[in-house]
Amino acid sequence: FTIETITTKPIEGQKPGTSGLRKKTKIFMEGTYLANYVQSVFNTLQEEKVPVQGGTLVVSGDGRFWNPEAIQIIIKMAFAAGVARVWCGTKGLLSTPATSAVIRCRGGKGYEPFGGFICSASHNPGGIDNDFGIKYNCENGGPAPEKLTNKMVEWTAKITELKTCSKLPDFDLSKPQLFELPNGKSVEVFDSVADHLAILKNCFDFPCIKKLVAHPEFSMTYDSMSGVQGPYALRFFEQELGAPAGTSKNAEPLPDFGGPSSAWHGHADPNLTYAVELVKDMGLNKEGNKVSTGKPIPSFGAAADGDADRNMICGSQFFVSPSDSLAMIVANAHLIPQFKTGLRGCARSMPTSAALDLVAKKKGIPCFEVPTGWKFFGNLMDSGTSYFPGKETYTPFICGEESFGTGADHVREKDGMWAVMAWLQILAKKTEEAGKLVSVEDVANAHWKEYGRNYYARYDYEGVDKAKAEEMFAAMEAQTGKLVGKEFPGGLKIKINDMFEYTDPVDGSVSKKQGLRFIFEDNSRIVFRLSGTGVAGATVRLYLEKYEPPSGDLTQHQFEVVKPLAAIALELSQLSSYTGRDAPTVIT
Ligand code: VG1
Ligand code: CO
Repeated sequence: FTIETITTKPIEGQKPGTSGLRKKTKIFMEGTYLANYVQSVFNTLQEEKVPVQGGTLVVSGDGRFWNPEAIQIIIKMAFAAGVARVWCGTKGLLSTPATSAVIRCRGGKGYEPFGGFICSASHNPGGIDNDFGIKYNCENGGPAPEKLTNKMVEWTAKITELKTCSKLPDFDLSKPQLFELPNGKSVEVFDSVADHLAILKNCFDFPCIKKLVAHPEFSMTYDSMSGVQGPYALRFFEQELGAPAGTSKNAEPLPDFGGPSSAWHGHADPNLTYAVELVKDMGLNKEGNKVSTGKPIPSFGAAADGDADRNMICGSQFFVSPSDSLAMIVANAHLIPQFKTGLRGCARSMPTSAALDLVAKKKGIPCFEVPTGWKFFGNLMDSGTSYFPGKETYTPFICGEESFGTGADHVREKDGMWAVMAWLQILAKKTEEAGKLVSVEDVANAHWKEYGRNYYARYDYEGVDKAKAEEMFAAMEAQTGKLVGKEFPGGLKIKINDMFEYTDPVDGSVSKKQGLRFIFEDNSRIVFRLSGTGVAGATVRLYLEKYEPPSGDLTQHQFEVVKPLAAIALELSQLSSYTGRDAPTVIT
């Protein structure tokens, strides 16, 4: 087949945010918008001497609107760039963690992929009038680090030509099959679930979890929110673990994640506000309070977002905040076979609560604090560990974010399925040891009794005027340092007031302006950040945390406890007068 060269011009604003490039779908569909970005990625890789020529590339997505078209465009450009083999999940579906698993472990015949494209805007709604996105992941299976994405952005600003093979017909991705082209190139379509399942089988004791699932008093429900997790959920829970049919809800991936008619209005975003069906089934309301359902409540419930890297964990009428979930998994890591040789370390993003730090301290393992976004965990996990498990010493590591993302170094992405399996494993082991069913709430209560409780909430102000939000941040930034010693009602006194900056301990790269922090003398915290995943306007995130020691009241409502901090945060930021908002859009 022939390679065509097409003249193009740079398109403004093709800069990836916290997790890839996200824009309105219609922008991606316009002219050569997607092609310009993809070519800029290939140009960067070639410049960086990544073995694109004759290499293997993974291309798939979360099944959102325009995924099929985008995948065909990328395949044809990949061949023109010299790629020899393109690997796609069936129907072009691969969850974000499964893509990472495929990049890391599907090779083995000298065909290790050099990277992969994930067509996803994660939890952002999909559809022609909503959002689309694309992320590039490297050879280690993790998101491209900033030093690479910065080069990609430079290419988007100087690009003059695109290379593609538009004469090639579209490839049929509907079922596993191999297309061999005359010039030695190939497209392989494979089972989307198999590789991820194989990796997680190495991490967990499936027969032990199967016993929990079969326990007469145990029941579970899992909501894929019409995102890409459906096929994984069906295979893991109903086929492998023997949960009854119907355990996996909303398990058919839809291009608009259910759209406006779904209970979550197409926001496949697992939290108390959007995971409406799960929250109701678990006997809760969106404040996390208990409500009666008139139906039996499952003992365990969980949900995933559009690309299945996020997780929400609930017990019967009990919500586990993601920061707590991370700390509790690390505290109980010895019950998970993946960590039988011990845990090398752990990490959290800066806004995530310090519950993890308390566990790490007691366990005597290092705990890192990185900026928001999974790309920052990659270097930590790769240091001292092999890119390909099994080839060198395997040194376990757990990390997570307050935004419902948890994972470990079996892959290089947060992993919604892994987090749920980790909880099931902990419950299964504890149940086995106790000789009676141990609940999520039991695990949480025991944890707080030992470590104390980091009460936590995040307020999101969505769709705020961008210029106003930036003005508000600039004003706070100008004040940094000057407020140390300032006292507020309740005896709260500011200890640290700074702009978070991160120096990567592995490669020394510096990331500036990662969030404004107000840390009080009792270690309560207020953090402000601007979201880097939105596509229009600005989203202000306000993170609130208050620590209660084991001797204190551990049974309060998390959103109530942090309210006095919220009042201080509004005073410090003057948020209402800058943004005109007197209440957050979402509290999680
Ligand atoms: C948000 C979360 C962040 C997460 C990112 C990608 O970013 O806060 O913790 O890593 O989304 O998650 P931001 O910049 O909007 O705060 V996903 O599941 O959307 O890929
Ligand atoms: Co996601």
